[in-house]
Amino acid sequence: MNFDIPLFPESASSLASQVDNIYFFALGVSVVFSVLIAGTIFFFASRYKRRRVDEMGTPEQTNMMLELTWSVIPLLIMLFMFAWGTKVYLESYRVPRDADQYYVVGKRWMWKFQHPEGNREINTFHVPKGRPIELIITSEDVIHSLFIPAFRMKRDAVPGRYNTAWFEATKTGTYDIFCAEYCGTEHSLMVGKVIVMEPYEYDDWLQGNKPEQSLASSGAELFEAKACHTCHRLDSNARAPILANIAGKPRLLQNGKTVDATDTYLRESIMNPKAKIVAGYQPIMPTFQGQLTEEQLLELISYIKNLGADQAQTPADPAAEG
Ligand code: HEC
Ligand SMILES: [Cu+2]
Repeated sequence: MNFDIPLFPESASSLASQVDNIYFFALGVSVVFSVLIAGTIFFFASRYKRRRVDEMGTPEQTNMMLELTWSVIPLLIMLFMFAWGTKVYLESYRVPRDADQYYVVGKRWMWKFQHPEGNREINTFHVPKGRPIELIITSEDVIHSLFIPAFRMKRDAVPGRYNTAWFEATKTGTYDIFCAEYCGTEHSLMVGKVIVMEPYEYDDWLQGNKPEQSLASSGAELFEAKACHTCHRLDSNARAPILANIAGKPRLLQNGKTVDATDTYLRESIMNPKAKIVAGYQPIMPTFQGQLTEEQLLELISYIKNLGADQAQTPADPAAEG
């Protein structure tokens, strides 16, 4: 029998120790105050208990200084934890600019991963050590949640929208992936492994499993196969907007509002084009609802984003990406 039940997950990402420090600090504060309060209750109860039947208590006295002290000290401790927690929280949500983008699709009951080079994996995810990795996460059916305890990273996979998360692995090895959102009968089997490799090993692995083409070039083929190019032509902007260099940028809509062209916006523009009409164009684009899989959508989006990268030297502002 295997009794190897770890009390605490391994730490294998740049954020793991920061998250742990907060956790242990909060745990320590809770233990100290629990012991202090429970101890005081017992001490006072035995010290000030009524010893004779006719014993009378003395009238209560309030001590302003004492009350202030036991209010202000816990307040300061709480504010400190709040500030510290906020700092690490923001760091865990702010994707580094130089991160590579990987796509994750949750589906009952498996995790699908797509590398920028075009490699696809199911329930296994090879990543290089020491490089920031951005995950763009969605779902094909119900809400799932991608949980990698060793990286202290968890993010919901929500159908119809893209959530981002990031990590930088600091230790080679194999770590668990779980689904952390109950999603049906085989939820508990929706597990996988992240395999963290040295960067040169990872590059070898990529070469050894070379896909026919990158995500963006699959997207380019789809763009023709689905006849997107008949309206979205690079040379003219007569019928439809030129898609180069729009990703991450603000888009002016017909109703006068401006929205950022996040991945979620691009997805909506394809699946539900009437939802947001670009200023200066007619709502003639047909919906592609039901004609594209989540993976094909990711390929198209990757293609559109690369159109931008080719034409402009400056990368899209990551702050603009939800
Ligand atoms: C019949 C012509 C037509 C076809 C085919 C077409 N589109 Fe469009 N598309 C438009 C028009 C017109 C707009 C601008 C009006 C609007 O927002 O609906 C647009 C808007 C968009 C936008 C938002 C652009 C922006 O500037 O913010 C994206 C993204 C997009 N299309 C992608 C696609 C993709 C991908 C395909 C193929 C799967 C496709 N389109 C097929 C006509 C077309
Ligand atoms: Cu799930």
